[in-house]
Amino acid sequence: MAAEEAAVGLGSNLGDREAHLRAAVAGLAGLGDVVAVSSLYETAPLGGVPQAPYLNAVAVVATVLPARAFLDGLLELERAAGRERRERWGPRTLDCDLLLHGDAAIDEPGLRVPHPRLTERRFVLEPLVEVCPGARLPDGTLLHAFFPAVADQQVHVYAGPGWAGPV
Ligand code: A4P
Ligand code: MG
Repeated sequence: MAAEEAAVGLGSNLGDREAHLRAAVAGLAGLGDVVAVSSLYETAPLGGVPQAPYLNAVAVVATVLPARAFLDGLLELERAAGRERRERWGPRTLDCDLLLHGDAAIDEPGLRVPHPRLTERRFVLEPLVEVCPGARLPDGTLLHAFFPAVADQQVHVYAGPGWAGPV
């Protein structure tokens, strides 16, 4: 089976944020070949209750796993980070979102790809376009096209590429 490139959004705003994200990148190696990791961004929380700033990054994994099995692997990484689900969009040790899986478009119970809020969030778009400048939605729209709409959201580079070790 041919490998697809899966883009994974990583976020943390509880505990040792950077350590949670490093552990997540290490764990992604169990789901395929990690081919790129973006810079680490510090970002203002979007939605939900008032909460601390996030660290966010995007990793690209070449994987033979279908989207459902890949997402199960991500949820396992969240559990390993001690994530408790208390409220939607609440603070979390680790959030792993499947942003893109090749050019798949999937809308099933418990699995939506592309991630439904991908295009509304600078904390996802900025690191994703950093590592995949030509990234597109399955309908062909360049993700770059969504930048103007999210320009007012606050993000800044917290650590450059290499923060998670060599890929
Ligand atoms: N699910 C279905 N499709 C997917 C997918 N493509 N990727 C299901 C990930 N999960 C997917 O997610 C709920 C369920 O969605 C999962 O069990 C999975 O089966 P969740 O992680 O339990 O819930 P959540 O994360 O609290 O809600 P949601 O809607 O996923 O939140 P988001 O969209 O992940 O946003 N602000 C900043 N600055 N940075 C952040 O990282 N993150 C959030 C959470 C809010 N604000 C933020 C950040
Ligand atoms: Mg999530």
